[in-house]
Amino acid sequence: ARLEADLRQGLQDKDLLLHFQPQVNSAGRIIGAEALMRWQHPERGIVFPAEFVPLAEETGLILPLGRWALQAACAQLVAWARHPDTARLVMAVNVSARQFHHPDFVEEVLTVLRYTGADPKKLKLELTEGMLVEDMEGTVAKMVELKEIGIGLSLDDFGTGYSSLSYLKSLPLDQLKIDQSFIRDVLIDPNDAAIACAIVSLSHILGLSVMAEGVETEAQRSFLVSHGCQAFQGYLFSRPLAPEQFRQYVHERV
Ligand code: G
Ligand code: G
Ligand code: MN
Ligand code: NA
Repeated sequence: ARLEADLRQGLQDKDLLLHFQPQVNSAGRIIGAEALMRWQHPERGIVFPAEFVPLAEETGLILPLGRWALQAACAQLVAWARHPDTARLVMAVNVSARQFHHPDFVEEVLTVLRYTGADPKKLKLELTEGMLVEDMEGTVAKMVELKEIGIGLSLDDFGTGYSSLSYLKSLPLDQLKIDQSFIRDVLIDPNDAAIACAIVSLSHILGLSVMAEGVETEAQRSFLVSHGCQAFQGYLFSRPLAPEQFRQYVHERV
């Protein structure tokens, strides 16, 4: 209850911030970033989403929180658009189930885009498998609307949820994100390697792009490249960075 009250207050006091983790292609070029929420707690310092997102989901606070994150990410996109180093980058934003299923979600996204002036083609939403299985028809319709606006759709934590291949075929996705649990031991555990490679193949068959997350070593990266993976995110490249650090990171690598 204390945490919930604090979080409510934090949202009001603008104690939330976004960090940005670089995403790179197989040539090593930075192609975008994932926006990750942080909470600058007045006493506890930086609090990570694992400590407050589940609570926010439970209490419904994830709705204003998610709206804030989307708005802050779009504002950052507009700032990036003003600099040649960052103008082409795509911003990936996590969306929670409750947020996605809210009847006004698409309208809210449109409002944020209009208000910030962000380019929808530079925005990608990360959805998770669990949230897409209920109300298949409504889900597909909503995804189609988002795609018509020009927004990209990525399936986060892929392989850990309830994906049946038949429903995957009918979802209008752009990208699969291989969950980091398969990447961690991809060079040690033949099962993880088989799953990671199967997800890469599956993405190609379905005409989707694929991104590996949690890439920590060059050996993991080159293994994945040799098996056709095109995009990467993980500590090998960088931890999530504050906005100014991120700008510097990109500047040093263009
Ligand atoms: O930031 P970390 O690096 O600890 O992220 C952990 C998880 O928290 C992410 O995988 C994601 O599921 C969740 N998360 C982070 N930022 C957001 C956000 O803006 N919205 C939602 N819904 N979840 C987020
Ligand atoms: O949305 P999602 O739950 O996938 O968010 C990604 C999470 O993974 C964040 O908590 C982020 O800090 C974390 N992360 C990103 N790169 C790495 C990595 O290379 N290794 C590990 N262990 N975690 C990572
Ligand atoms: Mn994510
Ligand atoms: Na993930």
